[in-house]
Order: sequence, then C-alpha cells, then structure tokens
Amino acid sequence: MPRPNKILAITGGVGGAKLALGLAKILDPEQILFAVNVGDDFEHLGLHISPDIDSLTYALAEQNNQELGWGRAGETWQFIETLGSLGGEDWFRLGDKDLALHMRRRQLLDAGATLSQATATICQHMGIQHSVVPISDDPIRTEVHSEQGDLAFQHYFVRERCEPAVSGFSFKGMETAGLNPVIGTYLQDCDGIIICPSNPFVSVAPVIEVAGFLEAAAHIPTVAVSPIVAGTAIKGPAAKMMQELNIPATALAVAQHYQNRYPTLLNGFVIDETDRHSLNEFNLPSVATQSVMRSLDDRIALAQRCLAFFDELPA
Ligand code: FO1
Repeated sequence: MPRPNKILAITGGVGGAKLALGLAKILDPEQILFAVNVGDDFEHLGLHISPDIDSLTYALAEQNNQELGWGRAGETWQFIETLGSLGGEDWFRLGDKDLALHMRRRQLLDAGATLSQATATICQHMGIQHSVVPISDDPIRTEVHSEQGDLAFQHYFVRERCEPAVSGFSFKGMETAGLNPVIGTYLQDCDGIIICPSNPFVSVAPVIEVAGFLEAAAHIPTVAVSPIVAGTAIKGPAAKMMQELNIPATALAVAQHYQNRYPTLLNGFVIDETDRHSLNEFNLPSVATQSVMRSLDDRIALAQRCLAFFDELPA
C-alpha cells in the first residue's frame, strides 16, 4: 500500500501523546489530525477536566511535565494545597498552571463553545498548529467495573491508584454520542489511521466505538502500535487490566483483542523489538521496532517507522 498522504492518529493517555509529538514533528498540520479520547473526562471542582486532550496539548506544545508523566511542565501546587488545607478535595492534583488552562476551558464552554472549539482556541494560544480534535463533543464517560463496584474513571485511576481489580468497562453516553463532524469529514479522504500505543480498553475503545467510526474507517489502512512491551505497560494499568480480565499481558493478545472485537479495524501491528520473537504468531502483517520512547528522537523514529510500515502492507 502506498504511504498515506492524510493520516488520522487515535490517541489517549501519555504513550499516545508521545508518538503524537513524533508524528507532528514530521508531518505538516494538513497531513495529520489527532482524534482524542474523551472517556477519561469528568467534571471536578466546577471544571471540565479532559486529561487526554490535556496530555496531548501539553505534549505538542512541548510543555508536558516529564517527571509526573501528566500535567504541565514547571508546575507549582499552591492552589491544590491551599484547597486541601481548607478541607476541599485534593486527590486530583490540579497544578496552578494547569488550573489556568482549566479556567479558560470553563470560560469558553460557558460562553457556548463546544469542547472542540475550546480545544482549538487553547491549542492556538499554545502555538499548536496541528488539529487536536475530541472524538465527540458529546459526553462519553468511562466507568470501570471493579471489585469495589462501578467507579468513574478518574476515581479508579487517580483516587484509587488503579488498585481495584477490574472486570470490565462501559462508556456512559456512547449510545447517543455523535462522531465529531470534523473527524467524520476528515475520514472521507483520509488514507491511513495510526492507533498510538494507548490502552486498548479505556483509551482506544471509547474512540473507535463512537457510532459511525468503524464503518468510516473500515476501508482505510490502519496500523496499531502495541502499548504492551515485554509483558508490561510502559505507563498506566493496561497490563494489570489484562491480567484481571484473564487476557495474557502480551502484544499478541492486544492485536488479537482488536481483531476479535473489531474485525474490520486492523491492517498491521507494530510491536517492540524485545517482543520480536513472537512476530510469527501474529496473523496480520506485523513489524518489530524500538517502540519505547525515551527521547524526542525515539518519538520521531517510531513515527517514521509507522509511516514506512504502510508501504509494506499488502494492497
Ligand atoms: N494523574 C494522576 O495520577 N494524578 C493526578 O493528580 C492527576 C491530575 C491531573 C490533572 C489534570 C489532567 O489533565 C490530568 C491529570 N492526571 C493525573 C492524569 C490523568 O488523569 C491520567 O493520566 C489519564 O486520565 C490517563 O490517561
């Protein structure tokens, strides 16, 4: 298959944002659109928190907090610490700079902007030229079914530190959520989809399960990058979730999960060099490469490998 001219990249979480930056470094803004998960979003302290949009925005602006893996670089914590000292909720750590972004988003949403419009405005002010687009402007909220009952995603992820064993997930609002029209239109002449190394259950599923997405994507060559490397997730609970769901925590099982659940989705799969030994077990075109992204060069190299992979896919 020829190398695509117009790519849609699906991202959620920190791993996704890393590859997104690599892609943004080598592709012009008209060559790629980032479709972002909103299942992690929640209303908190009167604010609309959109963690995956935030992670991507900070990554593309090269303002992401490298130590924490989330939030903004050079952060201070006066607000949240003062809030805690007043008996307020401080389990979800909103830094002072991050708070400013959230206040601005609140203001834009209250003035009638959609989440897409608010995101575009914030990105513009942060000097981001590439399109960061929520998969839907309608609310989709991931719920984690766990041994502690059903938990809103951030309650599971941050407040409970991903400790409760999970038994499944549901996406409240998914039945009525509309595919973002910007993405619907983009897919009409998009010729390649890259699923970044994001959690398949809670980052990618709430994107691709939005009504209309899979149908629109069925004829577009799609490659996914494994978020599981040598049996562990580089960041986040993907491997732990797989074990709790009785799925082996392997790159192969991630590919099989996508293939079983979304039979029209994948045309190719990218795994890490350390998992190269398993390549012959995949029943779709697969390549092994260095996928652990420590530096900017690593992000760019993986982005380049993903693009080159399209050339190697059978027509
Ligand atoms: N993750 C944490 O582990 N602890 C936090 O206190 C926290 C605060 C936070 C604030 C804003 C934001 O956009 C993200 C934040 N995250 C925090 C990250 C985030 O909730 C998760 O990494 C994602 O939802 C998983 O992709």
